[in-house]
Amino acid sequence: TAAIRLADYRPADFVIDSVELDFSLNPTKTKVVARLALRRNPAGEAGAPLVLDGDDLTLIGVRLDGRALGPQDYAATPDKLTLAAVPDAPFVLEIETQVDPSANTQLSGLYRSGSAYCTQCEAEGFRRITYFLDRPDVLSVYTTRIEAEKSDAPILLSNGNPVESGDIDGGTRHYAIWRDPFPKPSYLFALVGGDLGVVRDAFKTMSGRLVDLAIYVEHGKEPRAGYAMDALKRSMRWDEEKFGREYDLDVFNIVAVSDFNMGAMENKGLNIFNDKYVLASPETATDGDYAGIEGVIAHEYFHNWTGNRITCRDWFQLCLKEGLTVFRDQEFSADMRSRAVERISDVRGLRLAQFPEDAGPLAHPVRPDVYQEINNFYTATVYEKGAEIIRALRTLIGEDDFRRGMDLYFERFDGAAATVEDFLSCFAEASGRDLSHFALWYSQAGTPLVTTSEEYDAAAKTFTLTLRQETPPTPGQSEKRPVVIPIALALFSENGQKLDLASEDASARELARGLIELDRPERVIRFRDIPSRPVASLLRGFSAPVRLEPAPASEDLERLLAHDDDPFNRWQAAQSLALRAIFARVNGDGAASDARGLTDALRLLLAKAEGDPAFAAQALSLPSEIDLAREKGSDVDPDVLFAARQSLRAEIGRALGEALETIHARFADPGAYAPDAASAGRRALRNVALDLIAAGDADKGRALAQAQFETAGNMTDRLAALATLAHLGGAAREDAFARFYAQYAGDALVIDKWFSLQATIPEEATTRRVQELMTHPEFSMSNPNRVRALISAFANANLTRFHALDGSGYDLLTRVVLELDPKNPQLSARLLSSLRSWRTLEARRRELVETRLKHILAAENLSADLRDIATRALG
Ligand code: DPP
Ligand code: ZN
Repeated sequence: TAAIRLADYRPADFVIDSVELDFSLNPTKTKVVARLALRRNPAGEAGAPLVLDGDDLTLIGVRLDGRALGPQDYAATPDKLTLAAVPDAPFVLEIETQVDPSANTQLSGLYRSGSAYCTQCEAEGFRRITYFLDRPDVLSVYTTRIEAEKSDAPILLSNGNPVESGDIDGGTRHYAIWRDPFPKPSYLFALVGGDLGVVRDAFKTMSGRLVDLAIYVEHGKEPRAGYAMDALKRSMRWDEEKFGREYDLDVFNIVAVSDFNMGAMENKGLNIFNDKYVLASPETATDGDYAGIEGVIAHEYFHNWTGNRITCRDWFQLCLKEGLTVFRDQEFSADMRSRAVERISDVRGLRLAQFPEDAGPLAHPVRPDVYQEINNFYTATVYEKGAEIIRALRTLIGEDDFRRGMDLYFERFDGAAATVEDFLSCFAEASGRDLSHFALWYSQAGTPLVTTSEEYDAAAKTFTLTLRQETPPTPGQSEKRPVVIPIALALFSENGQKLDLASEDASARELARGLIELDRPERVIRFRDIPSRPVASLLRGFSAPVRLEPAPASEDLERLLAHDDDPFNRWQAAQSLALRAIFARVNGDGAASDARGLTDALRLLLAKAEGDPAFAAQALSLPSEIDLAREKGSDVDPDVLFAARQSLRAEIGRALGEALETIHARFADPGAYAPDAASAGRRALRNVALDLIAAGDADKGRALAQAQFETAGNMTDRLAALATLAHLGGAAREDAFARFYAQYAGDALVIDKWFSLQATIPEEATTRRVQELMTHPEFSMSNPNRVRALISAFANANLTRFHALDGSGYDLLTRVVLELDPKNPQLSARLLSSLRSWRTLEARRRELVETRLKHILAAENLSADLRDIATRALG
């Protein structure tokens, strides 16, 4: 297939003002009639033929202005409908197609999840329903009529507001008509039919309009939708208060389905969700699940303005809606929970997924300029780095100008399909700043490396800070330019006092805001009137998505951990100390591997943990194996990193044993479970303590974990206990897994956790265990959540087994990917992306991976999705 390039963008040759869709739902033969009001686009090519996109379609018939067309009038293939000659005056084209939802295993277009009918049209699924100009810059008003057997689908939903419904055929069949008055691109179309339970509520908007809210779930699961409903109402209020955005339809519907490729989808007025991000109860969902639901409900709701009212001109602009909407949902979660802890976990996520992507063969700019398969660009770079760029922009121009820029964006581009340039122009205007250099963040891939050096002159009382930046080459971009990096900083005296910033080398604006704008290869800033050697706190709040080196000296890190008033950098100090201790072990550096400084600092933190348990839990969580691999950067041997990390865990567990046991006992849940952030923080701290106790003393850990497993009143504590038992091994583990299964069999979202935990046991026998679990009656290649629970967990969260030197982990992934590909290419391609960092491995493993990638590429009938990932991974 040919590459699609941003540089080739041109407007569509036709406009589709309105779309009338008529669906007759049937499990295998759904009839779709589409009536399109078309006219030539003045911005398009005069006299151009009409070429509509399709994918796997069966055409039944075509009519133009009411006249049936014959095969001489058009050319139809499963993926294209071409009319060489169409009128210059506006005309109506009626297209009838037939689709088979039951055979649709790709979960794109119209498909079945359980007994329900549902759709997923982003990015290019609408063309699997009918022939269309399936591109985001073609905006139309949709009216949708759905009819079905009442017994098959008593609930019939589509976008917009309900207009009419009624019985037909004496009441065995029925229909519903929905109309969405807001012009939208086809990727936001949605339809649901099925027999579903519902939870209802209402929301009064800021202007006093009443909106009916409904969440549709599998019958019997209604009580588990309460938290999602609560999160929805809070999201609606927050967007009014923080961004002045009011909801615009009479109804807002959410449907939860169990077979879904993504997390959820923001279809106008009818969000369709992976049920993982809707359903929760204390007995079945962890605190992490609750936080995920809150974040994703908010994310999809916020898309109503950033994505739907203002959409993307083309798929290269995907970050325009995704980066911005992630930024908005992160801000929402920060307001609902602890801002500091939200920031820490967002940066953890960025470093876990986006930094490795940006450093490997799949690296691409936040706004790519070429793609083979757009489905492969729903990436951590587009989403998470896209959000970081917006945060950095806000840091640079300040909150007030940022808000004014957002207002301008909503005002100016409402109803339009916009570009990144359109977006930035609003902030340039609001702030009076030239943002053309800042825009480089969107087109240049790779994580900038900022290196610092410091010099204190006691006689002159000056402190000189040198900041340099460099971005490593990425595929297709060997030359890099300096970007605009806002570096938030503070200087502390040795006793922890914050010092005033005075310098002739920084602007007044920079000094007032505690922000150095590193917009060139190097800046040297000499601060004056510094009475003694200071401790610098740099990149506070993680003010830009960069790597910062070197970490401060250990004594300085200990001071920052104790005194910094930026909680992010206090957490960062603990991480840096832990990294230093782990790599000292990796390098066999005896003296430096003494972790007493770290354990002393953590002991102090534990003593004060009552004040902010969630923060303490984050500070006690060691860098993950992926963090270590990324820091190592090349010649990675996962076994060595794992051993060094285990050794530090054990040392911390032994050194802090008593303090940890006290914490574990003191923070036990007092009574009824509440999902709020404060309660979740207490559980998080308690469970990190359990993990470290077990690392230091297996017997003690096992006893505590068994007791916790027995008595836990909620899934968070039960699963944490099970995880500890899983890593300790032995009969206690197998017994706990068996009982967990017996208790939750049939509860898919809980059984996913059971699969995942087993896949992440860091023992040699795990690979075989995963293979056996693939033959378990509850395993299915057709359910993406289940595949991710077992296979993605193995490939992404069990590095020693996945990267086993006998190649067994890679073989397992290869087999699954090839088996899955004909069924669900989006999922197979996503799974293969687990190899995004393979070039940083040591030579033997690199060779093993390369062989497997070549083997995959040599297979016949690979999907475009999988071929794209395999090709780029090898490239
Ligand atoms: N459903 C995906 C999201 O909300 C794609 N739009 O990010
Ligand atoms: Zn999104």
